[in-house]
Formats: sequence, C-alpha cells, structure tokens
Amino acid sequence: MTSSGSDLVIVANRLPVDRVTLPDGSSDWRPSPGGLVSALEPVMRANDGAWIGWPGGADSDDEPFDADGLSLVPISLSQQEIEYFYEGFSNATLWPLYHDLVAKPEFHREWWDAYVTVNRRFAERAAQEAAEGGTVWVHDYQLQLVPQMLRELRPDLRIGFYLHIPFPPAELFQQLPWRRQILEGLLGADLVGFQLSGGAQNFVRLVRQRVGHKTHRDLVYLPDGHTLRAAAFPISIDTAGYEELARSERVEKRAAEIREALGNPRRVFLGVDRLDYTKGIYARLRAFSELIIDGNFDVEDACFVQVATPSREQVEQYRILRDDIDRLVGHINGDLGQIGRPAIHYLHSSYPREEMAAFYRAADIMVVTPFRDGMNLVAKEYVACRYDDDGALVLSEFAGAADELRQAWLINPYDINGMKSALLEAYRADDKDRTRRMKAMRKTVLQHDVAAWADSFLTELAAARPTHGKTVRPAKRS
Ligand code: GDG
Repeated sequence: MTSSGSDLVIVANRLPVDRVTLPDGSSDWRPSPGGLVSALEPVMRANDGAWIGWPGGADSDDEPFDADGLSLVPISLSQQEIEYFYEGFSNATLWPLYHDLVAKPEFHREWWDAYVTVNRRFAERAAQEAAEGGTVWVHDYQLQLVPQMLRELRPDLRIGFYLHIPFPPAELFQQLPWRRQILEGLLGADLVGFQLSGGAQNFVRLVRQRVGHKTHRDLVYLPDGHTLRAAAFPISIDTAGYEELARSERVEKRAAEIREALGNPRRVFLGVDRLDYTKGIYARLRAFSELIIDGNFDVEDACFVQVATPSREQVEQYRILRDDIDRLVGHINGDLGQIGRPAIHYLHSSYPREEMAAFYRAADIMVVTPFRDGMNLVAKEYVACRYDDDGALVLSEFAGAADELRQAWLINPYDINGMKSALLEAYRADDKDRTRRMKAMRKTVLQHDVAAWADSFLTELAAARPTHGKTVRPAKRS
C-alpha cells in the first residue's frame, strides 16, 4: 500500500497465503495458489492492490506484509471467534442454509454476535486501507455485513460484493433470525455478484419483500439515492494454466503411473471434492457400487478413485460425514474388492496442483454430484485438462457449472437410479460421443476463464458508479 492507500482492496475470509514452519523453527508464508488468487493477482498488481484476510490460526497478530509483491493485511481472530464466527455462524449456520438445507442449520445468538464483531473488524481495516475514491471488492458468505459497515465509514468508495455459494430462495432464507441484517449488510454494495441469475433474483425479491426497497429487474433503488445492481457472474478457472500443466511431460508420466498403480482397469472413475456433505460423495459411491453388484462391470473393468480433501474438521457435521464415508468405503471394498483390487480407492488427503492434474488426466469418467454447489470448479478443471477431447463428465444439475456445461451427462443427485444410468452411459459411451461432448465443453471453458470473470465484474462495478472515484486499471495481460 502507498501512504495514500490502495486503489483496489480485496477483502476475503482467508489471505492467499499459508503459514509454513521452516526447519529452524521460524515461520514464513507460502502462497496458497487458488483460482481466486490467480484471477486477481494481475489486476492487484496493476492497481497497487491490497488483500485483507485471516491468515488462519488463533491470535496471530501479524503486521501487514508483502508476499511476492502483493500487499497482504492479516486480520487476527481469537480462538472463540474461530469457533463462533468461522466454524459456527459461517459454516454451521449460513453454509447449510444457503445449500438447500442439505444439513440442518444451527441458530445461536452468540455466533451471530461474533459474526457482527468480526465483520466490523474487516470493514474497519478495509476503510483504513482503501485510497480516496478507491474500489473494495468483498468476497463470500463470511463477510456479508462488510459492504454496509464500510459504506458508513467510507461513503467515497466503490464497493463490490461477490457470493461464491448459492443464494437461497426466499422460502429458505426466511428462516434466518438475522435475515434483515444480512440483506441490509449486502445493500451497502454498488454491485452484488452471484454465480447464477437465480441467486440474483432471489436476492432482489427478498430485498423488495423484507426490506421494502423499490426494485426493477436487477436494480435496487436505495432511499439515499444510490442504486445497487445484482447480477450473475459465473466464476471460472485459469483454463490455459490447467491445460499447460496437463500437457507437461511430468503430469502425463504421472497420469500413466496412476493408471498402472490402479491395475490398468478399462475405465477409471474419479471424484475430487472437499469432504463436504453438499458434494454428494456418499450417494455417488453407492451408485457406483450398485453397478458392480448389478453385474454391469466388475473390479477388473473399473475402479473409482475418490479424493476427499480434509475440510472443516472441527465442525460436527463434517466429522459425522467422515465417519459415514469411511464406513461405506470399508463396506463396499469388503464386499466387492479382490486382492490388490479394491472397488474404491479412497484418499482423504490434499495434493499439489500437479498431482490433481495427473488425476484428471488419468480418469475416464469424472463424477461431480453435489446436492447443491455455487459453481464447482473441479468440473471445469477436468474439462480444461482434457486437451485430447476425450473423457466423460457426469455432472449434477444442482451445480452452477451445469448451466454452462450442458454437454455433460447431467444427473439429479437425489435419484440414485438415474445416477446409475448416467454413470453406465458414460462408461459405455463411444469415442465419437465423448469427443463431441468434450469439444463443446472445452470451447465454453476456454472462452469463459477466470480472468474474463474478474474483468467483467470490475467493469460492471465501475459502470455501477460511473461518475464516481477512480477507475480500476485492467490487468496487464501477458
Ligand atoms: C466454493 C463453492 C465455487 C480440492 N482438493 C485439492 C484441491 N482442490 C481444489 C480444486 C478446486 C477447489 O479446490 C474446489 O473448488 P470447488 O468449486 O470445486 O468447491 P468449493 O471448495 O466448495 O468452492 C463452489 C467455488 O467456491 C468458487 O467460487 O465453485 O461452488 O462451494 O479448485 O481443484 N487443490 C489442490 N489439492 C487438493 O487436494 N491443489
């Protein structure tokens, strides 16, 4: 940040770095390469940007620092705030409520109080960091109160908000005891972005009904005279980056090794998810196992590799899920496996990006079956890695990605028989069918990459307040 502040401030729950402990016991930061970082990095650099977020861990009390030329501003959380704000209100109240009540949301007043306190801390820090007339882009469900809190502190700013998860229909959102406060929190923004237009429509309808503001299509007219726009900006991935990785010799070699280690079955099915109850892992493994039980193929013909990245392990629902999946995999492999040939290869672990690309390259059928998902980047990453125009994608209708990847084998994850039929069709599909579908999906993912997503959001944000402040400079494309 310069002494006069940053023209672009990103506010997200997590900083784009992880703390690592060095051999001498001291600690350092390592970039955590995610889609959001690679999308925003070029535009951050072009605008002297700053990123505000929690570095992980309790009471970290770190000073702002530069990592690889990016200016990072840590926000400290106490142990109780981690439990109430992060594990509690964010991940045990809002997460299930916004995902169609796949699990039952818990409502606790002390969790809400912590949510307000932590949102205020983020807003105050953003108010300090942003230059006069600058742009602040707030991300995701953990920080929905920040736009309004920031607007009160700094009316000169242009404020954007992007929700990475679905925004629920009024019938579900209504349950939230603090529904009005959340809506008002978001109303501090000039532009609110959603994955799908359905989310934007749900939001505008709720604002009309619950807050009473006048709305017209995607616009909300606020009493202070400013207008807010709510629109869809489907997020994407660094498509070219994934393809390049997939084409590398190391990844090709590793993909061949993986198939070899699996015993070179005719078809490899793959699932890659954070271990989360929204992702439909249990139902998908059951569907696969029933295809073996029904005699459609056996463990020499096909196996299922399920990568489940550890996630939110302090939250009870996630512990229960982990036990359920452990038991199911044990059960299926006990019943159906043979020596050296389990039906399911279950990996509860996280891997480097390169290894993920090798998994995508090794898999014939990618299985993505969430009960509800904002977008699902894994589906797009698989497509990006299939530069050979081969590979089949089985995709839930309830993932945001299904709106764009129409040529996948689309399924309803609640319908086990329907899912079985689609898995079998994908298993039996001929080369021509697979190629036709993959070609079309690749075209979509290549055109709509994450850089295009960030550009379009920031361009719309500038247009939402045209006569106001500075304009964010576009990223310099390499
Ligand atoms: C939320 C929304 C929305 C996973 N395991 C490893 C690993 N990953 C990477 C994947 C992918 C990302 O994590 C997961 O993204 P998803 O989109 O699939 O799902 P969520 O984590 O639930 O993300 C979702 C997204 O935000 C963006 O807006 O699409 O709907 O729920 O990139 O590759 N990466 C590495 N090792 C792993 O073990 N390196």
